Amino acid sequence: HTAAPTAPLLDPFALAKALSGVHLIGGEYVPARSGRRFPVVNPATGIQVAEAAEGDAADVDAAVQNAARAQKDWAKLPARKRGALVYQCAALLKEHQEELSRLIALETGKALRTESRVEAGVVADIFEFFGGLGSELKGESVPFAPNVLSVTVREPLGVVGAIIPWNVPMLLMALKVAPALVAGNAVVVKSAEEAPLAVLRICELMNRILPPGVFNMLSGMGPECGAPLVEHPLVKKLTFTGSVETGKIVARAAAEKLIPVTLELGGKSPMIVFADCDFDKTVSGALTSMRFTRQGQSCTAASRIYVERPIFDRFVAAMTDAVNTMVMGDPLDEKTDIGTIVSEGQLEKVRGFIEEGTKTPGATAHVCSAMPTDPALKKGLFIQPVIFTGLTKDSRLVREEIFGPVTVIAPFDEPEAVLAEANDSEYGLAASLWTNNLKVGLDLAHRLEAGLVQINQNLVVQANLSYGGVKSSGLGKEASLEAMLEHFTHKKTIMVNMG
Ligand code: TXE
Repeated sequence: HTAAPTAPLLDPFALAKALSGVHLIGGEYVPARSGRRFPVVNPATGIQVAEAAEGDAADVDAAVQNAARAQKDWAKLPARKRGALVYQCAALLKEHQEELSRLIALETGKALRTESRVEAGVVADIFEFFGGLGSELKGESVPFAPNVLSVTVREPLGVVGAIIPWNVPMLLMALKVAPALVAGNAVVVKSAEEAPLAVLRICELMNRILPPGVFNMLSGMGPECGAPLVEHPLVKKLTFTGSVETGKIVARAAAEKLIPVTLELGGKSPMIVFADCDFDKTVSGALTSMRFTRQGQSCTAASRIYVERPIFDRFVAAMTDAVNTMVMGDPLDEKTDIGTIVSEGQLEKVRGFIEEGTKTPGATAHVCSAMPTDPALKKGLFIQPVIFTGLTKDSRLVREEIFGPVTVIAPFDEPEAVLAEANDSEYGLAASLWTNNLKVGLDLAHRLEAGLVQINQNLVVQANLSYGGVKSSGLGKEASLEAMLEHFTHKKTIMVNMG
């Protein structure tokens, strides 16, 4: 249908147009069966850059039927061969890294230099890592009785339905798709309505290497396109990243069909800073972890920072100064540190929180970074980062996920008290501790309720390390060999009586 270019296309506007109006089903670019499309808007200017196919139940059914057919042959390939093909995808993704970086910057507003290039690099790493794991899909032999041979084998689940969000869509898709494919499943992905293009381009690249149908991409709205996918009877496994509310809908659909589900649902990650930390490194860790460069739209963002009282004022001043040096502007400009919020809806949500915090008695809002002055960006979804102090633990800003450039800093005096406060949250995705006293650090690391605790660092997701939250932050793990085995295969036991 559409002629997406074979060579990398570094002009993201031209690439966006070339990718307009189609799903990828059974290896073919096809428009929505209804003919409907929805606009894709550049959040830095408010100008439409493309249209995406608006999928519904008919498109979902076509994609799932194709996937179910393709999966049968795919599962028959030796696992190492499947891995080798996924590994080849990594090489092609690397060749197209700059192109993908620009496209994701255009559609999501994430700054090219600080954010979008990082994401495109990690995506290739994830394909490379899982591509190497084909031979790890092995079982075991279990002693049972002298004349009985008992072995376990790993089998794929069938068609996997994957629903992804817009904040790091390429990376979150890779974490689902690469292990699912190596394990012998076929996949149907529903992209986020805010960011359908870069992930579609990735599929187009994968489609040059993988057999048609093992990988399918649909764009569309949650209730009209996502819901029929999770409910489809031929979908045998669900994997989702997004809000808690939608995660529960997905989990209910899984319960109804009695199929497994993996959920990654965001967080309210505490960062605990002790007075004996390496001060400059910690401030820089807070900036990285809060991801102001992505306007705070990160599920692991350090959105609650607790600082030991003797260095509290100095820390707040250093953070505010550091954010103030960051340049907000056109995401595609190499000088830009901070881009835009992804959509009007998210902007309104974040503004609501900031307004509430500003009106709270006793609270102080430290507003940072100048807004861009370029008239071309006047309709852009920019917002100034805000650091709040003086909020109490009952504030909605301390309890709820804002998913914007807003962090709350509070002082603490005692490790036990700060531990209790850090754990007093419905979420449990990530946490970090900053101290040179590893005895205290390790003790608290064991007692923090989170899927990931880091001491003196804040890194992004690593393909080979298990990632996922506890409490309302999710169910199950992504990344790592274990995630591939546990979440994308089932273990079959075979017993042979030789007596
Ligand atoms: O999420 P949704 P939204 C959090 C963050 C953000 C809030 C809302 O706090 O402000 O969620 O974001 C699809 N059946 N996170 O509205 O609705 C939808 O089309 C099936 C944290 O974007 O959960 C999209 O593809 N699918 C998070 C995906 O679900 C449905 C990342 C996510 O959208 C559906 C994103 C339905 N009924 C937001 N309704 C993180 N964990 O990193 C929607 N969808």
